[in-house]
Amino acid sequence: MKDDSSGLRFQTGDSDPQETAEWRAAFAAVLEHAGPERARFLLDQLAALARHPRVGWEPPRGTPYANSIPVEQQPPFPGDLAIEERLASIMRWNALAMVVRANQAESGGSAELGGHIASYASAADLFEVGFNHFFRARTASFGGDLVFYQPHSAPGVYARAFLEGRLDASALAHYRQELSAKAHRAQGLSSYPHPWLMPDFWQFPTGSMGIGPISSIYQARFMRYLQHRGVQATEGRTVWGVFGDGEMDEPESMSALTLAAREGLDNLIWVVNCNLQRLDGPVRGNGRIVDELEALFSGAGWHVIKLVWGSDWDGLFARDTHGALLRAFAATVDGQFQTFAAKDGRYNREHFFGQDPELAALAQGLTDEQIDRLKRGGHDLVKIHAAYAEALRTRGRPTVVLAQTKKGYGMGEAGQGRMTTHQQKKLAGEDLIAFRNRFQLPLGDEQAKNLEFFKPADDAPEMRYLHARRAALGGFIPARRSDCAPVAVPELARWAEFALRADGKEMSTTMAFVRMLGGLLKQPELGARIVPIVADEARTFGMANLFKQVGIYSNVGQKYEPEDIGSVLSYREATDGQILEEGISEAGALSSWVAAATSYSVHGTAMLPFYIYYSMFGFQRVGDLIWAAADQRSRGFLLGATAGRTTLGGEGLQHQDGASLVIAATVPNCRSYDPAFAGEFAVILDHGMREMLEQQRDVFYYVTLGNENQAQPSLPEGVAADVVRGLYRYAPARGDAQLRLLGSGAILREVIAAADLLRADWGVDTEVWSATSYSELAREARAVERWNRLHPDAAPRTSHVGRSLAGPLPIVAASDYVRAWPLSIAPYLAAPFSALGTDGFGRSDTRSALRRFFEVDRQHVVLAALHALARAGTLARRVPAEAIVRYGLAADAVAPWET
Ligand SMILES: Cc1ncc(C[n+]2csc(CCOP(=O)(O)OP(=O)(O)O)c2C)c(N)n1
Repeated sequence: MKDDSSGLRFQTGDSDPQETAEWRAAFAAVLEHAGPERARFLLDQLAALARHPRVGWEPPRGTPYANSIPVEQQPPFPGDLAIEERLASIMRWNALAMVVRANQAESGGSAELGGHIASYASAADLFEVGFNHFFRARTASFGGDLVFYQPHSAPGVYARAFLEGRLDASALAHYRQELSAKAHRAQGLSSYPHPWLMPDFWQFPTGSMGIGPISSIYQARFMRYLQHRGVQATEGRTVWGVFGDGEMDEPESMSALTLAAREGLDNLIWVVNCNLQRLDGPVRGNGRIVDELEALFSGAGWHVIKLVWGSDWDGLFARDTHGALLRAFAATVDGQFQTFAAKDGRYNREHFFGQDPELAALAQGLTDEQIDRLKRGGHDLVKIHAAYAEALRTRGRPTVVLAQTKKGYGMGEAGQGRMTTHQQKKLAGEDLIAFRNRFQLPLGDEQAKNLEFFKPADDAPEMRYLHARRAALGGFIPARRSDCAPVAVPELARWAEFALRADGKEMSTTMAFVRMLGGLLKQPELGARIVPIVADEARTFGMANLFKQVGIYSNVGQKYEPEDIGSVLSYREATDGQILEEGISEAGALSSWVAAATSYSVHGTAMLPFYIYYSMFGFQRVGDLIWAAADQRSRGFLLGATAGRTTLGGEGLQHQDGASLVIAATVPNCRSYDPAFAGEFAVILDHGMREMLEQQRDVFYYVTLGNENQAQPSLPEGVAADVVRGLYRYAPARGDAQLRLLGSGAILREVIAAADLLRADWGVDTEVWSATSYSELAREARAVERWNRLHPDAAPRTSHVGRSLAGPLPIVAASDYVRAWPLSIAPYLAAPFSALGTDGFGRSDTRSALRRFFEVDRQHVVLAALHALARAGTLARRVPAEAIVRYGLAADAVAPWET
């Protein structure tokens, strides 16, 4: 052992160097003669002594700023280095050309289109080693790896697909021009990975930082779930994620690290591209992000591989017998490393190697040019390969490769290591020539200045190599597939008869759901495909019975005797458990839901996830994850339970949801519903399952569920289709209706009661309608209106809402949500429309007090109806004032949204 290579010998404060040397020599001798096992044993013994409070020793949290894999343990590089380097250079060029062209008016682009060069420039080698040696495609006999690509490196992925012959030059020329491409019969390329926009290409959306990292963990976990439950063999498949060091600051990136380790996800490998910069500047200017992440990941239980320096540093380390390099690195912060990246060899000689005579001596044999070209680990194909290979060999825990790179690598003066490099998207002629020279691209000056895409001839060695490598790895990636066998949905009556013919039985819609879920889980074909997901709220929703019935998934089963072992509701964990109990992490639960909801595509096996949660903690809390779920064409049910601002009662401001349906309405492929009755819910569930599992449409459902126990009516005959459309007539008019009342969710009952009051107290007859989905109504009406506008000469079409509510009868709509939700249909109706809703902050109180406060109770519905009729001239103007007095309504109370 070379006992001085760690640099520790030079720690300051050594009061007795002689003694220190003796201890070190003794340890070196043990290692030499008794081997590493004995050396470790002795260290453990000493560590136990050192932990005595008097000593107060703590183990260091990190390792020196050097590669984790020593040169001696580096496997031989299995590829043709020269060809792979040429390929990487070509990818770099085409990626750069694509972005610069998109921003040039003379190339048909526009400066407003944007794009990034510097990120991929830093990540190209990390990607290329993956593509040439590790990332395996799906084949007939192998499910394939899952790869998450750093979003603003997308141009590099397109550049590769161009060489592979999957995208042509016209597609590259239409990067970020998805609309105008059509006019040129070209394929437009989306800015970032978006399965919605490129459904045969991208699998996972990563454009919003943090979503890729958390999703990759839960995808890896879900593969284990499929395996353990015997649904599908996923062994041997790996989830790879290439992410940014700045991106690690996102809470989503960090929040599931311990879960990944706890679950022993050795099918998960992250590569964090530590180019030390984010958008505005250094990630940790005054610290070292690699060291910080090392401590964090290893503390969370990950295997950490530091990939800091390239091969040409190996010789320097070998000659550095006194640890001068490590000492210098330990004293250098990232902000300074960035400056070193931006400056030339001469500067680095003076300012890095020049700081100490030992370092200066090390650099003596190097020219300035050689110093300039000293590679960081993440730019060295051999070292990257070694790191990935070790990651793949790691068993029992996930691995992160912390790869140090230079942002804007190879962009020279124009961008390497510059503060502004992230947004650099224009390069002038001379910079392009310099880039061409730097990467020895076979392009003439004019070709370089004209940003010509470069593709070697089909029979060029690079092309043959690239194709051979991909063939060996199963084909091209990224590639998204959507072929999977449909799953037959059982007849509604088999699992929801109790709801359809409820006949006044008391229950909440949440209870009805739990009962339906129990029934569905027992269905022979469908049952096994169901994935119930909760974020520590199963008991809240009355689902504890499922714990025993189908079990809670655990990768290790149950190592303890549960306290409630004898109970029918016993907390049962099992390796083949079906419920995903995600603890208090809505982001985690949603990510699990996405993994299950995209299984039809990612694994070719359709699953049906039901994630049930406090409706307030969904679209509002993890809305961006839901947006990404929509992008990746998720299929499944999100159930916003304890829904409604006034229905949750005592929980108050932070819990009472009055807006999720409005947000859900903005997600194009989300169908959202606010059913009032169990029977309505059953019909929606049935329709949704058929749409997603049988017809295989890329939609998902958001349905609110209430916790108010109420008598459930049977669903009237023949209304099912209208329930799905979003509106049906609940009660036919008694007498000659003067007004239409619309109610939804929990407030429909107030509306029904209001209809009785109107008749009894004021002699007014009404029609009562159940509005199960204003957003579905508005969506169809919008389409109809648009068609009519664009086809002015054709016979106009009508929408369901337009037909149902045709005519002049005034309409009053009330819901447990903000007014914007019912008001979304108002523009498509001729009749006067007034809406009551729950705008404002929630409060803790009883349901009836809350409904009075928010003015959505039956008396306020009556008042709104009378007011509408008075305005229409149907009733005398004084009648509403009489109602205010009669019902004791507080006319001068401050509006609920102002207090
Ligand atoms: C949630 C979110 N916030 C902000 C951004 C904007 N953004 C895109 S890339 C970027 C910097 C990324 O830095 P890093 O992760 O270090 O990657 P690098 O480009 O340096 O490789 C930012 C802030 C985003 N895409 N998503």
